[in-house]
Amino acid sequence: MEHVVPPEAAALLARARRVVVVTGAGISAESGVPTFRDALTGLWQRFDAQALATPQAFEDDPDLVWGWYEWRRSTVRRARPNAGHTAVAAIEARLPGTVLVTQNVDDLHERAGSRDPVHLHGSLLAPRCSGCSRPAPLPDVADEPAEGRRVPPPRCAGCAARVRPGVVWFGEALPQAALDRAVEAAASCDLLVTVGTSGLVYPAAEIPRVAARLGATVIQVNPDETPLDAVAEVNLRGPAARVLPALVAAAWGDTMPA
Ligand code: BJW
Ligand code: ZN
Repeated sequence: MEHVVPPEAAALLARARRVVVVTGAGISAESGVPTFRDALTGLWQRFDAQALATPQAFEDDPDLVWGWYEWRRSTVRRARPNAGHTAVAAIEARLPGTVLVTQNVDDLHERAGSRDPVHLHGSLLAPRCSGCSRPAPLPDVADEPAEGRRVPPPRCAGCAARVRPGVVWFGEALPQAALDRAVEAAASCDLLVTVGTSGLVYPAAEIPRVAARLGATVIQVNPDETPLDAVAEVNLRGPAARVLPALVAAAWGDTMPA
């Protein structure tokens, strides 16, 4: 069933000139990629995601952490972008100045046609050396995700230190250029659409707040309540793959590819 979007939300998008879209794990949920806070399903359930996504965890048990990331990478590889990703690409096509800022470490936005997403938390697909930061080749992954398996990380071809996932862990700085681009875009947009993020992790959670403080309107798409409810002028409660295409269609008519 088509999701019904309030006319004021459609009008906000139709009137907008400079749009920022901020996405979190929820936009990939309907592609079968578990959200960060749900990422420890099945055999991984005995661990705590917040505790695995730290430099300390990698130091203490590199095989466990690398195995978890390899399992997630194989899940993402098998996933396909959904109608939410496609709707974001449609906004970019309609308004070419749109800036897409994602906290996600998957590549589903790129595969849906988004040209240049700002990746605040890095990528599952860009491992690097934990010693000298040299980019490392992606190991082949099995076709079936090997859930719950410890996997020793490869060694750097330059310095023999362990290769680590190219993501930003708790306590690590975000890539400065990406953060600068995101904050500048938020500070100069007239509409920010935040999609599928719990709004709990900083500094990413600050970005919609920056936009609102400087006069932009914020629309939030999320089936659940989040701390960003208070920042958003419109809260569209529903799954991204239903709500975003409906929002785009309501704003501009049938511009969505089938
Ligand atoms: C749907 C849906 C559907 C479901 N449709 N929606 C200020 C205050 C307090 C603490 C801090 C602070 N500033 C910094 C901190 C510390 C820390 C932090 O924020 N901690 C909080 C937990 C309190 N931040 C950091 O450490 C950051 N670094 C930093 O601040 O560095 C300072 C520094 C400066 C200079 C030198 C050194 C240091 C780094 C944060 C890095 C976050 N990394 C992770 C892991 C990446 C790799 C990986 O994926 O494993 O990024 S954590 C994890 O959370 C991941 C995500 O990108 C991020 C956000 O999660 P997200 O996307 O919101 O997902 P979920 O699962 O939380 O939520 C999903 C949502 O989707 C839910 O709301 C659902 O309802 C919804 N949903 N289905 C739409 N179908
Ligand atoms: Zn190295």
